[in-house]
Amino acid sequence: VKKCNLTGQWWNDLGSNMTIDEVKKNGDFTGKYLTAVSGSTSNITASPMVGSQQLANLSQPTFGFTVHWSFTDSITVFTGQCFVDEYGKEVLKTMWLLRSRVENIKNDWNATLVGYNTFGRNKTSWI
Ligand code: B9F
Repeated sequence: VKKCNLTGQWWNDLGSNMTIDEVKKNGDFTGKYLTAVSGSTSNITASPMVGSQQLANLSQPTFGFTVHWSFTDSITVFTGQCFVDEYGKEVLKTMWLLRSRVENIKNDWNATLVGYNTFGRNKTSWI
């Protein structure tokens, strides 16, 4: 059975691209994330990410990672699972929380966005 390996290039349903470096023996990994969308006027640049994957079930592992955006003061955490689909394609099914920085605690209530992303190995393979 083919294993789902997080290392390498991924694209998601928004057109965002990430590169995950080697996953270390303890499950830790680093990478960079280039979002295709921003919803703000700042110029998008590649941002660092750090994450960790479970080691117990290597065939379709669960994982999480954090992206600290280098062009804005917000942060996103993703969690998901690496699957091998019925055609043998690797697919990441994730959910994310995007935290914006707010000036005042009174605005805390609307500072967090939630969503889904699906990632595949090339620009259209997430479908
Ligand atoms: O655009 C985001 C941002 C946060 C505060 C001002 C700008 C940062 C980039 C987020 C990219 C998200 C999507 N890309 C992707 O691949 S992370 C989850 C999605 N998956 C204005 C206020 C809050 C958002 C826009 Fe902003």
